[in-house]
Amino acid sequence: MTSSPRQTPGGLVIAPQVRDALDRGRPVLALESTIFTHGLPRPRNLEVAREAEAWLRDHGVLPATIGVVDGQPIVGLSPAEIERLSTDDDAVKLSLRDLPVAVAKRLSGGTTVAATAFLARRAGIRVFSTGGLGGVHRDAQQTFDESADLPTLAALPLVVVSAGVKSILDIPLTLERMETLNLTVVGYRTTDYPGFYIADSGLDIEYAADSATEIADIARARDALGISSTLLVARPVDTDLQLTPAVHDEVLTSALDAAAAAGVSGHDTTPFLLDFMQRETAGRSLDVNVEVYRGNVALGAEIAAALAGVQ
Ligand code: PSU
Ligand code: MN
Repeated sequence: MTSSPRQTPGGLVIAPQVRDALDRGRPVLALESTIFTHGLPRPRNLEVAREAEAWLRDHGVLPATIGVVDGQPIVGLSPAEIERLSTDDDAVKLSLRDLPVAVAKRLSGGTTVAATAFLARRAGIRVFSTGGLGGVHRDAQQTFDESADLPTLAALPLVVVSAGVKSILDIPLTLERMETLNLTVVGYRTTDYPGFYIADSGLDIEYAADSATEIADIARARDALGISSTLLVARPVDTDLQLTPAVHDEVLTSALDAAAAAGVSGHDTTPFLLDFMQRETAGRSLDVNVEVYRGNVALGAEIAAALAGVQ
């Protein structure tokens, strides 16, 4: 493959509309691709990716979905590229450390929160919405399995909207690590830290923000202070849309047992547990996952607009 005319000297492609919107100070929201390469089953994955983009365009915010196609990191995947990645059996899960190999070997794949955040910042994007963040796995004291999402976000001045971390992880340890890494955590209209499928993980955080405007104020204060870590915005799913907490706890226990029995480890752990939960709840966890994502995209859009001074 010859290098594309759109390619920047830094080795990433920034789609012209994204470049143009950023140059003009228009709101842009970064979106990850691991959610549709490894997080959601087909064909729902492609539907969700398309729906998020369409919703954002309708609401005056430019989506910049980020991924790697044939070794080319792209900020602002085209509809055809999104379709290709979401139907590609060979798409790999690419965290930050995998990007050099993916480029050199011309691989295609979905970028995790860590890799997406890195590429978004390289392009000058300030806000990124995802479903759930990676964090500290339950047996991390033994395995050292802590997602690269945390240290990577600690070094990037972004605003990242998520529904917290899934309870497949060790949430108390994850919150401790966020504190150590100087990651500011603010709940959207709550100080109950959300547990992705459930609105309240049972853990409390210190601060709530009541509006996108207030979140934008916190981000501007962070920037003015010269602090370069991410502002994590935790938005809980509506309680009437959440997974029933009792069902959640039961399925989670079986998912963790199944992962241990199958000897799953490393970067396969998160996709394995999510897939297990989806099958065991007959798709109910998938519906919640989609609702969570929609809500996070909408809030990210509002924050991107507030930071751009729109509305
Ligand atoms: N958490 C979810 N769904 C996901 C992921 C995390 O609820 O799809 C994906 C994200 O892309 C995240 C990555 O960045 O998994 C974390 O994987 P690991 O724990 O291997 O770093
Ligand atoms: Mn991991």
